[in-house]
Amino acid sequence: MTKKKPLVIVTRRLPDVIETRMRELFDAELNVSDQPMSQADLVQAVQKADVLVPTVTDRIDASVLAQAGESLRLIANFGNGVDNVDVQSALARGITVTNTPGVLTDDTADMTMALIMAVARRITEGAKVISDELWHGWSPTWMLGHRITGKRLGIVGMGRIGYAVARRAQAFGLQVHYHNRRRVPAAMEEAVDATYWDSLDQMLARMDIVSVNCPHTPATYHLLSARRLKLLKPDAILVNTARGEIIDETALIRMLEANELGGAGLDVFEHEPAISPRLLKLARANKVVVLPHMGSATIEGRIDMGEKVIINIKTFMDGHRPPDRVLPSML
Ligand code: 8YV
Repeated sequence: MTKKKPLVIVTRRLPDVIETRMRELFDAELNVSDQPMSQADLVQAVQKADVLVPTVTDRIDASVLAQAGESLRLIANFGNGVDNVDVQSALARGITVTNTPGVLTDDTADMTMALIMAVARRITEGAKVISDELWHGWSPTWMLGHRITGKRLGIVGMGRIGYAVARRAQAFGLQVHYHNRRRVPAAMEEAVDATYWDSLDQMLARMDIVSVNCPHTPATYHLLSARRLKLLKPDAILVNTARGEIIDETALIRMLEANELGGAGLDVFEHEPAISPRLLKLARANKVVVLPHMGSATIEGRIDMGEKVIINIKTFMDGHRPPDRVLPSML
């Protein structure tokens, strides 16, 4: 007798190889249209699925989970951050939650460096001059940005991604500083010549560039509050490839509009996918570089993420602990 395959509902399109493998292994319901699911669609999905595979665009909140069917045992998130899932509610209902750590570290760190460079060296602004056919030739005093080498970079959150940023930053000749809940082992600090600050306030006030690399949890919501943003040096650059909610975006916009900050590079937004019209205006005025949440957007990374999702589901269904369980201590 063949064992019934678990019903796995995938909320968005995933790379072909991943979807194909999921169809081989599971009774996989795919979203061929790639239309983000409404809350009502999500409720329907959790009522019948054994496993749900959501992404950052799905809000799996307490109300959705309250309507989940008995069969829903696993939420295998396609993504590292799990702020789209009410993990506490899921765990309280006996639903296991997994994520995809480790495989998007380098890609996200690369994008962090790209944003630092884009802001400091005015890369997107320069590219636009060419595409708008506004370039009239080289000049010694035109399009001057700021040198990266020798500047101080403050990393907020020294997890996997923060550390990958530190390694890259060191190669760029930046002096690495960081703030983290826990100080990292001395050998890791030494490897990137990093200076630890237990006070975030103290670090922010001294940095030339600040990069946000911590997860979004209740404890990090508006960690960079209006008060903390005001501590930044007036010519500092702020980069965020983590989650928009970590920065008080309205306060940041106000400061950029008032020229109280050197610039900002944002890959994530507080009310994604909506972007504040004021932020768009600042982008058009080249006071901020904005990207559409592309940090982990490489085909290799997305396939690796999918592989992790499959391994988590397969291990769980085989009766073992999936490797990437999200535990309450991580929240
Ligand atoms: C993903 C991310 O694209 O994994 C994360 O936490 O922020 C992104 O890089 C997204 O979450 C996929 O669901």
